[in-house]
Amino acid sequence: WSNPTCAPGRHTIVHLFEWKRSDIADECETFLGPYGYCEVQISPPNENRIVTSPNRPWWVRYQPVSYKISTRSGDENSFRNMVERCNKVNVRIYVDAVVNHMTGSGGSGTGTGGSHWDGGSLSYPGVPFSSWDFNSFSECHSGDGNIHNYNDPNEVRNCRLVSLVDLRMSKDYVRDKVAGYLNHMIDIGVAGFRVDAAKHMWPGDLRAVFGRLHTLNTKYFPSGTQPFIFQEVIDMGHEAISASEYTSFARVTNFIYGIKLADVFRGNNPAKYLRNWGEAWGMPNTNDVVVFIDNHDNQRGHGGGGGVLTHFEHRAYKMATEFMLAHPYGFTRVMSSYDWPRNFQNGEDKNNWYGPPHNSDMSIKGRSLRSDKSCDNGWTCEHKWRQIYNMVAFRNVVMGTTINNWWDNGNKAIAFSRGNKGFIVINVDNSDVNANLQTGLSQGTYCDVISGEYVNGKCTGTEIHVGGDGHAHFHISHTSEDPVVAIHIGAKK
Ligand code: ARE
Ligand code: CA
Repeated sequence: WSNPTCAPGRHTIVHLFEWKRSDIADECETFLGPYGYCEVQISPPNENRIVTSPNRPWWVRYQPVSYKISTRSGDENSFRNMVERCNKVNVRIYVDAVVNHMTGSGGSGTGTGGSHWDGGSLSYPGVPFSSWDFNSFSECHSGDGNIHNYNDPNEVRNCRLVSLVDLRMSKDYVRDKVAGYLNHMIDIGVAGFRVDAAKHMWPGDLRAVFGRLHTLNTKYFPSGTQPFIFQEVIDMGHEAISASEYTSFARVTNFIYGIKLADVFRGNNPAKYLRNWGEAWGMPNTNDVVVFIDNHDNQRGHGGGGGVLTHFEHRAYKMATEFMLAHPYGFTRVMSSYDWPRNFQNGEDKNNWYGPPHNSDMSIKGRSLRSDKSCDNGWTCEHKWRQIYNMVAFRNVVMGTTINNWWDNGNKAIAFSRGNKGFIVINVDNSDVNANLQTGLSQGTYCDVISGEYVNGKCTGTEIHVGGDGHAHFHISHTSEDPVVAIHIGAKK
């Protein structure tokens, strides 16, 4: 479950947060396929609670009502259509699986798929789950049933995360229902899962569920291929539960990564220290992690968030993402967001609940397109920023090589090659980089894929001339919006 299930030559996930199924299918065909993305992480596809105050917040998708595929993003038909169309162009679908809990404990109602639910009596007939399928005071000893103490592993796993009713995953019946839901999607053709709130489930229970999973659909995958699984475990190093409890059977999300890189690319920690970026910075093994600059929680102050770079801080954000994609550590995920009107009061964004751009009937708005590939209608589409998608391609080209020809200016400017296939220079410093550097590349003219790209044998941006000795000259102004140059053998004239 730790091996990504990409088509050959593809190595990066994009999280199309809150996108409609039909838009995702179009995006696979027109952009993600041609530009080399491996797969899409989609928002939870199963039926969820409806909340109208505040009006349809994004976070209701993390309150399951049943395992029917039916949400504001689309129904089961549109889901099947998306999976088929994306797989056909070699783009995989990873599902955000919310299986630790169902809805919040208060209230009752009808979900997005028409199923009834009652959080008070613990009745979810759409699955069906009833009260004995949930942890109760016999497992949870926190008093009020909620999690308060993250230093007590029992409380974190058997009590309610922000009052979400907690499934009794020690039961075979619950394990079977959860595995049945995941297998339904595997059989349709999905290739993997992000497991939400994995820290709140016992590793043994998760292993028991994963052990029930089918291998992937042979219409698209070699027979015997296991789904790729990465578990959301927030481990900043100071709680009782450690990510290492989960890495022996699947991957984990690495939350330290984005915090540390925010420090570097805001200029607070000299970039020269990135020389040994990776495990030496106290992070798990490269093959055990999914890495990212921000996610849908911490970009808006949820999930212990705050401090990370986001698209709102675009200059530093692009640099951090470029570095992430150039560096071999971890399996990379690019965030793709929508805009919302932030409203900070006493350091807290009062609008961080805002759902995706929507029409007056509250259906999700499609992403319209501008001529330069970027999106409109409130969709940010970081994954279509040239500086980002060109580095996704860079990563595909240099995969399998190591870091060589490290250079730094003793402070905040760095450069390194990936074997003899690619080279990047990043200037976070307060002065220009004006240097002749060993690129490790063969002689020739390369297109800088940050300022432009390689189209029909020509560079639309800066050209870099590598001499017979592998050296090239780089001038990068410290005031540039993009103080980075990246070249690789896939964009050589
Ligand atoms: C909403 C309301 C709550 C209400 C609840 C039930 O905001 O006030 O009580 O509904 O009615 C998302 C939102 C939540 C939202 C929830 C359900 O972020 O605000 O609650 O959906 O609608 C911990 C977990 C981690 C989790 C984060 C948010 O460990 O797993 O909290 N992240 C995932 C998702 C979220 C999602 C959920 C889980 C729930 O990515 O999007 O919640 O499915 C320290 C700890 C962390 C802890 C963090 C924050 O850093 O180390 O473990 O993260 O604090 O508490
Ligand atoms: Ca739990």
